[in-house]
Amino acid sequence: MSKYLWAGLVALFCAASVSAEEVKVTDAWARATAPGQDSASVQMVITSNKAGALVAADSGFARTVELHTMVMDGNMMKMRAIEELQLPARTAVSLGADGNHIMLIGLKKPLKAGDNVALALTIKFADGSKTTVKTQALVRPLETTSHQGHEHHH
Ligand SMILES: [Cu+2]
Repeated sequence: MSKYLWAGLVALFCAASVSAEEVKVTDAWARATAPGQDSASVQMVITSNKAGALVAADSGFARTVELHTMVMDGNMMKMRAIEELQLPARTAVSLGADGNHIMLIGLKKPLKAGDNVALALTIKFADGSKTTVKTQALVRPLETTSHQGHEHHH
């Protein structure tokens, strides 16, 4: 086989592996903010093909973005920042349903229904490599309340 053909095959293989979706983010959303509210939680479903962890998030909409979980403190539910959120391979991890969420702190402007909040998620895989996944969280109207809203004390 000629050198050129080999090079072509290698290029083809690499292109295919790069375009494969390693991490899929779906159903990203946040609730519109109430007057004076300067932080907001974002919910989404993340599915990673490889075992890894969500280690950071960033957004132009907020000064700081943290990963949060809900913990019981006595009989009070409180939020606590976590270093990372485990993403087992090929498992849909739902942020929001179990108390884990992404927290926008120090909003630069209020979130209005219909806005799209751009987010960049940093995923670190078990082999040490990292990737950044860009997604957009749709802002839903404040009135569509679920029963799991929580108070924020920062
Ligand atoms: Cu929070």
